[in-house]
Amino acid sequence: MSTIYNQILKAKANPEASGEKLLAILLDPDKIDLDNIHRLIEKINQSPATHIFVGGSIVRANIIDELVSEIKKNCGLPIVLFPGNPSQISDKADAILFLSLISGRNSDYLIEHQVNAVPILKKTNLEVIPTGYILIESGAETAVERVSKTKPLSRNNQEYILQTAQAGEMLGKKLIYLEAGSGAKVSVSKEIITLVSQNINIPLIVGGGITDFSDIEKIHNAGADLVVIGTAFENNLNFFNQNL
Ligand code: 1GP
Repeated sequence: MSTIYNQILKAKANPEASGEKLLAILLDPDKIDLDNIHRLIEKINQSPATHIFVGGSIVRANIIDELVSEIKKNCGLPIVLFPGNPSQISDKADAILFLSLISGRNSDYLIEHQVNAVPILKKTNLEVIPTGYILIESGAETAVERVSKTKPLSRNNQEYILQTAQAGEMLGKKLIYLEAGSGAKVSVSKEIITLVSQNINIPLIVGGGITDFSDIEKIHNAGADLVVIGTAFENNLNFFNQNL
């Protein structure tokens, strides 16, 4: 069976063969109007996205089930949960980024939420993908910082960012996610992306504050295996059309 993680590994090993680099559209269920879901799905289907991520810092659980079911009806892309806490788990999705906020020192987001999620996950068939989640300073306080009550890593301390990613890999995480935070003023720098991607062996996800279509390619070229776009698409459903 080809799992979502194996597909990411394959794309990392041979990006040319997979046709395009990976791109996820992040949908925050709290910001989606289910009455307009058909237009949203149509736009996703026209976009170069390869994955849909679903999640947010604060989300009511019942909306997630409904949103995932609606997307599944008209869109064949894999749906990966990107949960802020265990209440955001839906067995209707395909996989879950099992995040540990390894840049922070709040034990709730390092291990407590994960322990509490286990009984819920055991009842699902979700593919669980252990992910080292690293929040990087981006010019202003972001929702992740506020909700997790953790400080992001300084963007000037690149060695420490790299060490954090490498510690994640050594702990057995299968993905590293460099996060500037949703709606961040400044996305993660290409320099940091290149440094991390060249010094870890697992796939690298990059997201937060990417608002310019042409930056997607630059971020891929810097070393990201999967780029995440949330706010830019949320604010403008023609984000991908306009720039193609
Ligand atoms: C947030 O990385 C994602 O967790 C996406 O961020 O909403 O800024 O695109 P944006």
